[in-house]
Amino acid sequence: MADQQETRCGFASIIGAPNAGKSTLVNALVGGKVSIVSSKVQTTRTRVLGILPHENAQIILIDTPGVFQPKKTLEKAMVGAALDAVKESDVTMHMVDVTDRNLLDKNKMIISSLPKNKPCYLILNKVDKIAKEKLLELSASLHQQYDYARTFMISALKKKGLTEILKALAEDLPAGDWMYDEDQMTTMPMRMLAAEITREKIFNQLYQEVPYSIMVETEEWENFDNGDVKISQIVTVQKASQKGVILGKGGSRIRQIGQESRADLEDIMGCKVHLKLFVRVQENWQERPETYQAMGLDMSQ
Ligand SMILES: Nc1nc2c(ncn2[C@@H]2O[C@H](COP(=O)(O)OP(=O)(O)OP(=O)(O)O)[C@@H](O)[C@H]2O)c(=O)[nH]1
Ligand SMILES: [Mg+2]
Repeated sequence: MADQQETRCGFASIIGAPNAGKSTLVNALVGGKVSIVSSKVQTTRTRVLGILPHENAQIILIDTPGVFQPKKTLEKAMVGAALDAVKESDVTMHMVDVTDRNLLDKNKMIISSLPKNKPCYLILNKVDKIAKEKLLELSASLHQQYDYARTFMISALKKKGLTEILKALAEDLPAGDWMYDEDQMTTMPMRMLAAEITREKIFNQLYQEVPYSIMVETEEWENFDNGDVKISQIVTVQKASQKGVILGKGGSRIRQIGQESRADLEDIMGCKVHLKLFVRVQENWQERPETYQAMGLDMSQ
């Protein structure tokens, strides 16, 4: 840790509509995969911490589920977790996807939830996809709706404009001792991250309602003496027909999901991984309190 007299440490939440690029930014800032990413909306289901040092500050990023008008129990809990994160953080980063044509509409509810007396940054993301003039126009119309403390124009995907954010956070977070080890990147247990990685592959390979109907849990984890790891995971679906889709013809789909997940896990853990996936049907998993407990979500939102 830096040995200046004053260290800083605090929470910076990233809030935005689904698919804005929040998890991509968290991963890019911490320099590793702590939160899963997909081209579909509502990928992130719970709060995920990404921790990194910058200058004398320990920055604790809170990645949050996208905010939208929720209907189902799980959706309500996800949106509730995002809005709560704003209340609990020292700095809020409101991220918008500048390529989204309905940007102003989609962000109305979020803007009304932004903090009144704590710094909030406007993060215009995906600037790699839009002309500069349009960007300034968008920025001006958002500034008319909320008094942002700072504005950043970035590409989380191309890692452009990120150092400026870190510099600002290192200045704005409160003075205090670091809360986590210097090299800790997240608080998510490896078992849960491993389940999330498999969920990411399902999000990337399957369509329509299937990604939203599944849950992945790590059931068994065994470390072998030779350094290899054996992991068994259960993919829970809501209907027998979804089980068929996930398994694929002759089990080809689940095999591919398993291969992709294993490759990522081997990369992250730096060892050989033996991954076994099982699929089971449980119609009401989205209504069971245990589900929410396991995900760290509040069912009563
Ligand atoms: N072109 C471009 N695409 C980006 C950028 N940042 C993120 N994306 C893409 O946007 C999509 C959504 O990214 P995520 O990081 O999963 O978005 P999110 O805001 O976490 O989404 P939810 O968890 O569903 O709320 C992915 O396909 C990313 O690759 C960017 O700067 N430029
Ligand atoms: Mg996300």
